Formats: sequence, structure tokens, C-alpha cells
Amino acid sequence: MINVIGLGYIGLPTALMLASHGLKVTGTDINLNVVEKLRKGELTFQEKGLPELFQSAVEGGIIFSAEYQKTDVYIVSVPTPYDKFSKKVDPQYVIRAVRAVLEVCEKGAVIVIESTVSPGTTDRHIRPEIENAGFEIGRDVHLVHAPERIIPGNMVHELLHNNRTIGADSQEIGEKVKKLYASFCEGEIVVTDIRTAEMTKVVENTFRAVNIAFANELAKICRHDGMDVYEIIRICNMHPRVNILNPGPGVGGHCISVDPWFLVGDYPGLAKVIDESMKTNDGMPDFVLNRIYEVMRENSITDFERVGLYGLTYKENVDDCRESPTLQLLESQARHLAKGLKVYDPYVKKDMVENQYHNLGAFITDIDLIVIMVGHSEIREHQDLLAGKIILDTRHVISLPGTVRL
Ligand code: SAJ
Repeated sequence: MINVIGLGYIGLPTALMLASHGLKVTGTDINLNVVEKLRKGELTFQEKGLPELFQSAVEGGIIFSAEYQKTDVYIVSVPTPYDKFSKKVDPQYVIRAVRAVLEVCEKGAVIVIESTVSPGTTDRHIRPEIENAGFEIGRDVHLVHAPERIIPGNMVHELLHNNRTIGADSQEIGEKVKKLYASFCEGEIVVTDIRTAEMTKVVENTFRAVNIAFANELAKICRHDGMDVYEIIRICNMHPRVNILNPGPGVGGHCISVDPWFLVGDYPGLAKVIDESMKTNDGMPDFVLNRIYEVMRENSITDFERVGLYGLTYKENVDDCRESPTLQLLESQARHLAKGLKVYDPYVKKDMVENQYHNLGAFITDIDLIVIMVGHSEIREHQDLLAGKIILDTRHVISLPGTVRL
């Protein structure tokens, strides 16, 4: 039996995937609400294909529990927050999960850590924890790091098709875990050592962060001198070896806006391009706020209550608001003691911020300037609803004439 620890954005789909491919799985979460919801057949977040996967996992006999199980394979996918000041990863949840596993596991159990950790976390924090508990790694328990790569919005497909990395102390254990993941994963599975696996995960997200920062910097340069950044990127990308990403209102989510800081925190004198890139991305919500002021001035709008932000999530067509640029922008606006911006997001049903609407029609009626912060399909497909409004489109998704951009 496989005990998946932590039933969040990564743990839940992974547990469901294993169970729907014929493996015996118990999903454990310390949050009783989560466990009870899942037992009742309710999902805890929206994701394309997840309801069907859930159904097939239930048919496969998946069990949800708040207890850690006595078994020989654990997959730990608990959060790894980072300290905003030191920029270092906080491994406390992983450590707590490993401690709890040690209390119940069978001799020779394999503990697979899927949570993102900064390079060296296993050596610095997890190994000593296990050794101090009197266990010999490689005999009493085995450690593996198998970072995930799935993207919210396309998780189920990517779980099935992405290549994966398995970091292990020995080839034998690496191969054993590879076999486990190969029960559902159709991509190539590479076996390496733990430190390399830790580093690859963080580097992958850093690559994307740096490249988004480059696009954001170009947007600022082009704005400064009246050039069209989108046209420039479009033409540059026709070069066979150039592939520039899209500028936007900032970088959210729990990965690209977080993981690269681990490298800055651990290697402050070395990770310079990364440091600057993260600052550039983090500065984008303020850049958008300045653009809002400019557009308001140009159109003689004096009241923030006539301005609406479309989108609260960190990207299109997901319901995840973690580190979202819109939330960052609202925070910044509050710091400037200027309040009143209206907000709407079709994916966010509960009230999260002041002046939040739950009806697109009412939201549009009450504003003169709409700022597209997220390019949800809803607004791409119903652009006609925006006719007559002043539109500031930070995502380059609206094609109505007169739309102003980043
Ligand atoms: N964004 C831009 N411009 C772009 C692309 C993205 O501004 O051209 C913004 C998005 O709007 C969003 C943020 O960046 O706010 C991040 O979105 P994303 O879709 O690029 O990535 P995530 O955070 O949803 O998922 C990433 C993925 N990593 C990579 O693509 C290298 C995913 O594969 C990882 O599994 C995930 O991080 C993770 O858990 O680490």
C-alpha cells in the first residue's frame, strides 16, 4: 500500500492517479475538513479532468484518512513555504511529516519526498532528523526525492505524460520508485541522486521566472519609448532560436514566484541574474498600478470606484489565488492609501477582497475602466460585453479597438 501524505494540489492528483492505475492507496491529510470532504466525494479544488480521475480512484478503492498508515512506501507532498525575509525554504512541514512516518513505517520503508525543497534540504534537514530518531538510512528507511512538474490547469494530462526525475541514494531504490511512477507515467523517468533532483526542480522554475522577467523588462522598455512589445516579441520569436515569453501583470502561483528565491537565499552573492529577475517580476503589480493611474488621468477618471480589476487568480482558468498579481496590486494600492478598486473573477466564489463582485454584468455596469489582470476564457470569449469601456489589457487577450496595454 502507498500512503500519500498531504492531499493538496499535488498530493491529491498523485494519490488519485496511483489508485486509478490499480495500486492500493491511502491518502492522508492532517486537515480533517479535507479528509471529510474527500470521503463524501467532494473535490477540494477545481481542475480539468480531476472529477473523472477521482471517480476512477474511488472505484480503485482509494481510502482517505487523517492518520499515517503502517506501510512500506510513503509519498510526501506537503507545502514548503518560504520565509519572505530570508528567502529560504521552510522545511518544517516536510520534517513533521517525516517524523510522523518514522513513528509508524515498516522496516525498510521508502519515503519519497515530492514537495519542492531547496538544493541541500535533504542533507541539511531530513537526513539528520531520521538519524537522530535512531534510524539508519539505506537500511531501516530509504530516502527519495521525486519532484513534481505538473502545471495547474493541465495537471491530469501532465501527470500522465511529463518526464520525471527520481533522486535516490542507490540505483536499486531509484529503480523501485521509478517502477511505481511508471504505473501511470508515460514520460521518460530519469534516476539520479537526491541533490541533483532537488536542484533540477528549482532550476526549472527559475528558468521560467528569468524568462518571464526578460519579457516584463522588454514591456517596460517598450512602454518607455512608445514601441509595441507584443509586435516585437512576435517578430523575434520567428527567429529559430528565440522564444520569448509573455509580459504580464506579475508572477503568481506557488512555484515560479517562490522557488527561485531559494537560490537567492542560499547563494546571495552568486544568484544575481535570478535576484534581479525576481525583483522585476515582483515589481510588475506596481507597474500596472502606475499604468492604471496614467490611463485614469488620460481619460479624466478621478474615482477608483469606477475602475475594475478582472481576475483574482494567479493565471487563467484556474481557481488558485496564491501569490496572485491582483492580490499584490491591491495590497500595494492599500499601502498608497488609495482604495476602492472593484474586482471580479468567475473562478473565485467566496469573498476574498473588498468590493468583490460575483456577477460579470453588474461588475461591468459599475465601472468605466476595466483592467484585465487574468485572461480567463470567459472574457476572451465575451469581449463584446466590454464595448464602450476603457480597457487596460495586461495579458494581451482583448482585440477590441482602443484597448490599451501594459
Ligand atoms: N506568466 C507570465 N508570462 C508567461 C508565463 C507565465 O507572466 O509567459 C505568469 C502566469 O500568469 C503566472 C505565473 O507566471 O502568474 C506562473 O505561471 P505558469 O503557468 O508559468 O507556471 P505555474 O506556476 O502554474 O507552474 C509552474 C510550472 N513550471 C514550469 O513551467 C517550469 C509547472 O510545470 C511546475 O510543476 C510548477 O510551476 C511547480 O509546481 O513547480
